[in-house]
Amino acid sequence: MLIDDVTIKVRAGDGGKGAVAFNKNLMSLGPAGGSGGNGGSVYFEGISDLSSLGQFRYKKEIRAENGGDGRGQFNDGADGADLVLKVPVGTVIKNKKTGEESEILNIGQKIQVAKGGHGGKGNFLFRSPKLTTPKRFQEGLPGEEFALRLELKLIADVGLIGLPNAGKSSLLNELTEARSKVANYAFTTLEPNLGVYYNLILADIPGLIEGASLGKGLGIKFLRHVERTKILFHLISVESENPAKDYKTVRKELRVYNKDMMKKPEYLFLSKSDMIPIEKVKKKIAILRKLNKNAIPISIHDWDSLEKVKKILNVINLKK
Ligand SMILES: Nc1nc2c(ncn2[C@@H]2O[C@H](COP(=O)(O)OP(=O)(O)OP(=O)(O)O)[C@@H](O)[C@H]2O)c(=O)[nH]1
Ligand SMILES: [Mg+2]
Repeated sequence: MLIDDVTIKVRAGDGGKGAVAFNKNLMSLGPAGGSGGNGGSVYFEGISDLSSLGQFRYKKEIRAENGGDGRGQFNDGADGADLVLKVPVGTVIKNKKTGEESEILNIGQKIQVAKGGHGGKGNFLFRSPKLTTPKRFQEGLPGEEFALRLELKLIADVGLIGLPNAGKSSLLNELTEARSKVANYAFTTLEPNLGVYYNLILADIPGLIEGASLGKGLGIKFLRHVERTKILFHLISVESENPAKDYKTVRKELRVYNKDMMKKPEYLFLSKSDMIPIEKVKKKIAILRKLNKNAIPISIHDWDSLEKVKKILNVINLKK
């Protein structure tokens, strides 16, 4: 199961306490209490492994190390180690306390999400000409603690959308090395699959149906994975009795999810074109061209049609 939406609690380490101590060396009496170490901070770092939010499936409370307490003879406490958690590129981090949002966009990018507390000063730092035997010290400050919602928004270039059984996964598998499950029933794909075509990432998502935005079928939460793609490949099967209606159904679900989805360039494919006679394909294409003038028939069994799809991808690839 791909974990793509999880809420966790992070807590940075507390600062250590400052010490009150006096020099044991008779030649140089005076305060000698060391300061507490700083608490470790919590960071996220971007990596390419999309499944890495899975680490939070069961472990939802994350803590960085506390700073050590100061000790006598000018010994400062050790700083707590920072905690660096690896999360997939495309993770949006929402701080539930402050409302602040940040996101991991690149591999290796590091974001601090909770800062460790400062260590407290020991009595050595409170000495002054007037006060040569200070008993003062500071407690360390607590580390920051937040609830964070981590949402994975895949950064794919091309999103494959359409009703269930339209052939989305089959097309992904044909164009890339992906091995997305294919079967002759609705909702074969339960979670997004990615494939790589040269420099492009293609995302295949579960099928959408009328009312998906109301939670029907697998709902529309998967659309967040194509929310940021630049381009949509919309597949409609030639088996459809009413391709225009199917087209509008999917477009409506997109609009309800996010109006901006309507602005993305869309390529419309009449899929599985090998399944019906060519005259019927032509009729259906004529209907679809009224909705999208670039609509073309494709089939995974028709090499020429796949070449056309690759040409489209090559142009997108060059512009990237
Ligand atoms: N004849 C023919 N069959 C195809 C073609 N593309 C896909 N199919 C078949 O259509 C069925 C559905 O294909 P999928 O790729 O699983 O469809 P999907 O859109 O990913 O379906 P969901 O994941 O359920 O949304 C499978 O039985 C495929 O073998 C095609 O070009 N020609
Ligand atoms: Mg599928």
